[in-house]
This record gives sequence, structure tokens and C-alpha cells, in this order.
Amino acid sequence: MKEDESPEIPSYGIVIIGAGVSGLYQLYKSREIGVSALVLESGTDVGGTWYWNRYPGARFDSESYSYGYSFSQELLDEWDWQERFSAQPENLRYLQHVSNRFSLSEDIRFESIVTECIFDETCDEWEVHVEDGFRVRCRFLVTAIGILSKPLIPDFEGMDDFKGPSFHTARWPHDEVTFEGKRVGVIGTGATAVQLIQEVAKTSKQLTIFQRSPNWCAPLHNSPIESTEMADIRSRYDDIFERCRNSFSGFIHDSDRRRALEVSPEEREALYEELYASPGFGIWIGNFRDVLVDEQANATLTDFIAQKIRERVADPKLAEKLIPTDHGFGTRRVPMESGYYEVYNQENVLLVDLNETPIEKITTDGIQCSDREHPFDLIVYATGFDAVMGPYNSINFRGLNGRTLAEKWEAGPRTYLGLATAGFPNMFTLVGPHNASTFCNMPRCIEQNVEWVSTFIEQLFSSDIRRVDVEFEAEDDWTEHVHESAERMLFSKVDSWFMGVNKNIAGRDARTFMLYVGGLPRYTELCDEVARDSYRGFVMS
Ligand code: NA7
Repeated sequence: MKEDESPEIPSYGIVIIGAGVSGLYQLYKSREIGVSALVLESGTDVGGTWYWNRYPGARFDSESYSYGYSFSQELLDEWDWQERFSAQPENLRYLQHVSNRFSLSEDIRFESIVTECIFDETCDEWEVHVEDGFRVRCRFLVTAIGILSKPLIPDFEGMDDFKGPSFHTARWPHDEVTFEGKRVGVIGTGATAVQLIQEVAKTSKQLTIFQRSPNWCAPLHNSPIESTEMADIRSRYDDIFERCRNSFSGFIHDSDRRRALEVSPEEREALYEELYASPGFGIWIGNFRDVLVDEQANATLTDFIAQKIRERVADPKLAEKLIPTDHGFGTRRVPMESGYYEVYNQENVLLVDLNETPIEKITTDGIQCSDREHPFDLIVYATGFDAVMGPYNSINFRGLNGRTLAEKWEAGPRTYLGLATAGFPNMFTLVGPHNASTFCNMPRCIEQNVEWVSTFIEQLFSSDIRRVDVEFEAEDDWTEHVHESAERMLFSKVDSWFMGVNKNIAGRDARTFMLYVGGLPRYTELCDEVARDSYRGFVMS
């Protein structure tokens, strides 16, 4: 090759970024519609969330059998779930099994961190750049990068000084980490920390939890699935998936048609007790239909859960510290637990309230708070993610006229159906912001997303259309619809990653809704309507 000659860039019909639940299915579907596809995955294996989040205690909050893919009868026939809420190792094995079953890895390039995607207006193709210098071109770019894939460690002073191991939960080492006889510090009390803390407390010599804000947690009630129960589940798969598709957020749970404020206090209490004693998210999304929209209704549930915490935590002062006072139950993501509150009754567990004694710095030996230093052998940052925007901002997407996606979404995402955005032609965002899959039992919405996008791409390939973009008006209408749907929910009255607020990131204090809470059935109907109406809202040329 001559010096001035650039090596030929491989070209595909579709490039998919990410080999998690959505990327794997998009690859499967791309093959089915006969379009060449390549997946670029930053990890060394498939699995996405279940590849990265290896911390002890990581598990589904979805009933396992409602989380698996529904598209393949063979898969449903041959995979036995072991637990009602399966843990990370099994979840990863499941996704590896899916990948092996359909030989998906053949079309996945691992250890490929995508840095830049540039739309070439001269030929209506994307050029995708990987950190190691690899480049690839494609007609359609599909992002399958998730919304909780960019871990965030706050910028604590002295972090590099700590002489023991320390890591973020989503970057957990692949080698086993033991807590036996160790002094462990955990920063954070979100859904991740709640799962982890219960495991660390079992064997550590001392566990110190640094809490900035308590969350409302509810019991998971996990249990093994025996083979007879699995056989029964298998015989009901059609009904299970049908039920999920028709429920508001893709779970087997759906709201009770009664209103909390309509029924007698006894009837209300009876449902709360029943749901608190039942497995899974029922207490959150299978509750009276007004508890997430009406503050007074929500207060009845909030009081009920607060009382449960008081009953479970022996020290009344400590119980009060674990009870949120700035938001009602369910208005932020509800961490699910199995004995979380009882951990605080253990002798070896200490809660540090960061509102009283903030962290000043990380030292060589541990964590220095305003009142004292806490020495540790291991520090875990369970400090969450740069949610929703983080994964998109990590890649330099350049659309028409060289405009970047980061510039376009600076004041919050603007999308059409949460699947595409104007000025970024031939690009689809699975589980993108303002997409129903953001508030969903993910695989149920992912299957909807992938199937819809694949049908569209198949039609585009069989036509002479080279470019598909979004009409600004359609985008404005969708964005407005997303905000309107959020406004009636109590989520919109509270700071959380749902609302794009992150105290660790400068400028992320204004609330703008990141998800879509119009419900899965309505979302599916709207997407189908758009398709039936010759893909109304898209401009094709
Ligand atoms: P979350 O829910 O964002 O939780 C992060 C936790 O870390 C939360 O308790 C934060 O407190 C805490 N945090 C963050 N920064 C700090 C600093 N600087 N100091 C002290 N504490 C801090 O992330 P998760 O990983 O638990 O869960 C993410 C999602 O994954 C979850 O919603 C599920 O859908 C799965 P804060 O509340 O900000 O005061």
C-alpha cells in the first residue's frame, strides 16, 4: 500500500453499538431481515448491564421468566430460570447462552470503544470510529448503549491516595472480591448499594455506609424456582408475555383499578400489606392507580412504608435516618431488598449520615468525614451513573452540518418516539431517552423497539430511499407529549435521575424528564400508528 492510500474501510448495512440485551436482539433481527450487521462492544463479552455490574447481590427486580427474550421458542424451551429474581452470574450466563445459540459473537467486535460517529452527507452513510483506530461505515447506525452504562464516581479529593482496593459497582473486578474479616466502606444508598450492602454485611468485619439521601426500599421476596414450577411457567409463557405487553411498564404487575382515596382505610391497608408481602415490584407499580399521581394518595402509602421501616430497625433514631423526608414512596426508583433494614441492627454495621458529617476527602487509610476518619480495607463507590445522557455524551455523534448530538441535547433530549432525532439521519436509538423502554421491564420494551426499527429498516432497504430523518414538528410534538405524560406523575415533582438531575455534574440541576411514562401499550400503539401511516413524521429522500 502506498503511504497516501488509506486502508479500505469495511462497510455494513447496520452498525450496532453495544452487545447487551438490545444490541444482541438487534443483531439477530438484522440477520433475519437479511441486512449485514456488525456490533461494536466495549467489553470483552456480551451482556451489557449484566457484564459490567458484577457486584455481589446484583440481581433482577423483574421476575426472571418475564425478563428473558420472548422471540424464540427454542430459547424458552431450553432455558430454566433458577430463581424468581435471578442473580447477575445466571443473567450473564443466559445472555452468553443466547449469543452462543445464534452464533452472535461472529458479528461482534469486542473491546471496541466507540469514540465518534460522523454522518457523511455526500453518500448518506455513517462512519464509526473506535478508540483503537478501527473504522467502519454503515447505512444505518443503531445505538444499543443503554441508559445506565456510564458509571459516575464523584470527584472526591484524595481518591488516588487510598492504599487499599476501591472500585465503582459497575466496574467490579472479574476476580472474586471477598469481604471476610475486612473493614468495608460503601458510599451511596441507591438500588445498587442496597443490593450490595446486604451481601457485604454477611461476612465483613465492619461495614460503614455513607448515606446522603435515604431511599424508600421494599421487600423483593426472592425464592428458588423448582423444576415443577418452571414447567408450569413454561406452559404459561404466552400468557405471561401477553400480560407484560398489556401492562403499563412491561412487568407482570399492573396497577389496581381502585383509588387509594376511594376505599376505606382498612381496604387500603389490606392491599398495602398484601403487596408488601408479595414478590417484586407490585408494591410500586401494582398498587392503587392514584398512588403515583396524587400526593394525598401517595402519602397513605408513604406512611405505611415508613411504619414498616420503624418496625424493622431496632434503634428508633437510626430508623428515622433511613426514612426519606424529601419525597414520597415510588416517586424515585424503588430499591428492592431482602433484609436491608435488618442489616442496620447488626453490631458490625454503621450508618454515617453525610448531611451531619460530610465526606471531606479520601485518605491513604480510608474516608475522612468532618468529625473523624473511618479506616477501611476496601472502599466501594455505589454512586450511580451519568444516567441517560452519559452514554450519548461519551460518543461524539455528528449529524447534518457537523452539529453534535451533545449540542442538540444540551437542554435535554428531543426525540421522535425516543427512537430517532432530527438532524441525525439513518440513526435509531434503542432504549433512547423519551422511549418507553426507559420505564419498563427492559426486554419487553426492547423487543418492541428492535422489531419496529427492523421492520422500518427492512422497508428502507427494499426501496431506493437513502436518507431517513425526522421532521422537526414531529419531534416537537413527541417531546411535548413526553413532558405532558410526566407532568401528571409525581416523578416530575422530585429530583432524581428520572428527571435528569445529578448533584455530581455541574449544570445538571434543572429538571427535564428523561424517560417516557405514557405506558407500554400506548407507546406500542403510537409506534404502530406511525408505521401504518407511512412512517408519519419521518422525512425520506
Ligand atoms: P443511584 O440510584 O443514582 O444511587 C447512587 C447513590 O450514590 C445515591 O444514594 C446517591 O445519593 C449516592 N451518591 C452519589 N454521589 C454521592 C456523593 N458525592 N456523596 C455521597 N453519596 C453520593 O444509582 P444506583 O447504581 O444505585 O442505581 C442506578 C439504577 O440502576 C437504579 O435506578 C436501577 O434502575 C438500576 P443521592 O441520592 O444523590 O443523595
